[in-house]
Amino acid sequence: MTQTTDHTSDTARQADPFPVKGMDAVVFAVGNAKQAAHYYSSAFGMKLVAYSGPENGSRETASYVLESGGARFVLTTVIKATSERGRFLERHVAEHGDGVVDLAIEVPDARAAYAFAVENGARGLEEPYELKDEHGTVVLAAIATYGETRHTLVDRSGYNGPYLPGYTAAEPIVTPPERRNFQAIDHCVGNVELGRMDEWVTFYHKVMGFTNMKEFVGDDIATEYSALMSKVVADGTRKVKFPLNEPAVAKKKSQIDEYLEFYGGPGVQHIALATNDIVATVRQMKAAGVQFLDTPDSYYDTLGEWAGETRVPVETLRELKILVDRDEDGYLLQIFTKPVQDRPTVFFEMIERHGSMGFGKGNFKALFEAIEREQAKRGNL
Ligand code: TYF
Ligand code: FE
Repeated sequence: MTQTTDHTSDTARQADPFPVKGMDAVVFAVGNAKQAAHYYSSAFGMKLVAYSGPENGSRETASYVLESGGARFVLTTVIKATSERGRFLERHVAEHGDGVVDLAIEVPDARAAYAFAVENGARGLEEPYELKDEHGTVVLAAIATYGETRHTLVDRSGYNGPYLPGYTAAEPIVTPPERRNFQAIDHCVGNVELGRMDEWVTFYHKVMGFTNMKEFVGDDIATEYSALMSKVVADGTRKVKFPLNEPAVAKKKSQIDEYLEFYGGPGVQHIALATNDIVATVRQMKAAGVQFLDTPDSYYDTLGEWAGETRVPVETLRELKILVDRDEDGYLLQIFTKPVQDRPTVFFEMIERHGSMGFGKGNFKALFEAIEREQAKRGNL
């Protein structure tokens, strides 16, 4: 018996050289974390669960941890930089505006994950280290990815406190909605420089053992209307999915070029959040002042012909400007916010999946035209 069990786990380990449990957190560096925490509470319906700042021993930075089901955001700001990390965060905000510094991944073994990544070409940023308090121990390590973004590798299996040692539990800022707006991080998208997408795809193959998902935007579609190329890498369980975009040389200035110009280099473009009731979620977020991209009525006039029946009547989809895509596995409903800061950089996607593991390829034309209308308003097309 014992032998059989051992053999199975050995094979599992060999099959997946870089096992992951899922996304641990998306960490944002922002200019004013107190106000950002209010926005993600009141507008996105997230719940403040933990805090670290001068009141509990962190004199350099203040960080707010917000959750919605299994999705976790950490909003960090610098109060007064006194270390290299503080100066980095301060410069990150100055150069990139509010943005993502860390796509943290939960792993069963942070030491093994770090060793595998570095052996396979990753640039190490933090050697494995432990954080401890009365709730237990967390093991962390960090590697660099595109731009100034990092992946912290987190093993929190030995910990049951609020977020990490150094944080204290916090009460919600506003009363959270009765129904949560989303329950998980579906995917996290990176924009990289022209001609470099394949290098980053290879990076995730080698460093994390990720494989390509079938959805991609190639040369043909790129020059036709999208002005970008895109490929998706994911771990074996598809819990962690990272699409990667690069600008394409097309008739128009690429939306990816606009991002790269205003972000000041490569970085996280959008975070997709999984909801099980996109209609209720969008109504709630719109009522709270979140702005979503518009979709022309003509999209809905022909929708029934190719999308077939969905859980939501076409008239409701039309009212809220929700997009539909269908493939051989099922369908998905999705919608995109406008950028959530003054720079035309980071935005969010809400996605409700019914079998489809795609990313909305059937919507790329409608979506990219909507993005271009916004680009034109900003004078960047
Ligand atoms: O994650 C995706 O691939 C989809 C489609 O600028 C997409 O959400 C791709 C590029 C983009 C906006 C959405
Ligand atoms: Fe997406």
